[in-house]
Amino acid sequence: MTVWQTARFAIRLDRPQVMGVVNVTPDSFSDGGRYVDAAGAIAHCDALVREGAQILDIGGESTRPGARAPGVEEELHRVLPVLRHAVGLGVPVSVDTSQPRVMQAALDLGVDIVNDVRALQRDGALDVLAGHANAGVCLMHMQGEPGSMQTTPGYDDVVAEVREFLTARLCALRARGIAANRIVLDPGIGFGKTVGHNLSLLRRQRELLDLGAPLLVGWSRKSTLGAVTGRPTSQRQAVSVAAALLAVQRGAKIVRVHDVAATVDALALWRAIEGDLEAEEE
Ligand code: HH2
Repeated sequence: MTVWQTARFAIRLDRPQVMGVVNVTPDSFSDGGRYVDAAGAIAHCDALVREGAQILDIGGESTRPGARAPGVEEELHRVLPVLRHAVGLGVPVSVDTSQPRVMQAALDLGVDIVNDVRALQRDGALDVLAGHANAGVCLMHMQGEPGSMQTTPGYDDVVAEVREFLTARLCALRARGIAANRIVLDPGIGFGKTVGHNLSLLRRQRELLDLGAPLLVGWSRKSTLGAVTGRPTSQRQAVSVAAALLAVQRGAKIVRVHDVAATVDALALWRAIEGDLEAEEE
C-alpha cells in the first residue's frame, strides 16, 4: 500500500485524502481576513477536523496573484499559535510556507509536513527538510512569483513542462537523502497558468502519475473555476467539489480544499462506487 510518510503519521493513500485549508492571512483570495486572528484560525481548524479533514494545511502567506509576501517575523507570528494548537488535534498538520525559518520552527513544534509552493527552492529550505528525518513534503510547480505570475504565463506544453520541473525537484530532494515516500507532487493549479493551462493539467492529469510520487492538487475556489461557471469565489463550492472529484478520478491521492464537508461527502460516494484507489489499480 502507498503511504505518505510524515513526521508522526504514515498517511494511507489507498483512499483519497482531504486536506483542509486554513489561511491565517488578511489577503487570501477566497477567505482573506476571516481567520487572521489566532482564535478564529484555531476555531476553523477544529471545525475542519469535525467536518472530516484528514490533513490540515495552515499558511500565513497569501500566494494569490499580485500578493505581497509578509516578512518572516510576521509569518511566524501568524502561524505559530495556530500550528501549536493544530498538532494536538490528532490529524497530520502541514505548514504552507516557503520560508526556511518558518519550516524549521514548525517542524520543531511537531508539524508533520511542509507544503511549499516554491518546491524548496529558497536557500536553506532543502537543508531544513534534509535535517528532519521523517517530515513529509509537498513540492508544487509555479511559473514565476505570485506578484507577477498571472501577467503572461507561457508554455509550449504545460503538462510536459510541469512534469520536467517536478521530476527535477524530486531528484534534488532524493539527492539530499530525502526518502521517496516522504514526497508528494503538485502541478500548482493557478500558479503562473491561464485557464487553458489549468484545464489541460486536469484533462491530462494521468500523464503526471508516473513521476515516482503521489499527486496532490488544489482546485478549490480557484479563478479557472470562476471562468468556467461565471461565479465569484463565494459561490464556487459546487464546482470545486466537482473539480476535486475529477482530480481523484484521474489519479490524485490528496485534494487541498476549503469546503471540507462537501468534499468528504462527494468522495464517500466516489469510494462507494469505485472502492479504494489501490484496489482499483490492482
Ligand atoms: N494553492 C494555494 C496555496 N497553497 N499549496 C499547494 N500544494 N497547492 C495549491 O494548489 C495551493 C497551495 C492557494 O490557495 P489559498 O491558500 O486558498 O489562497 P492564498 O494563497 O491566497 O492564501
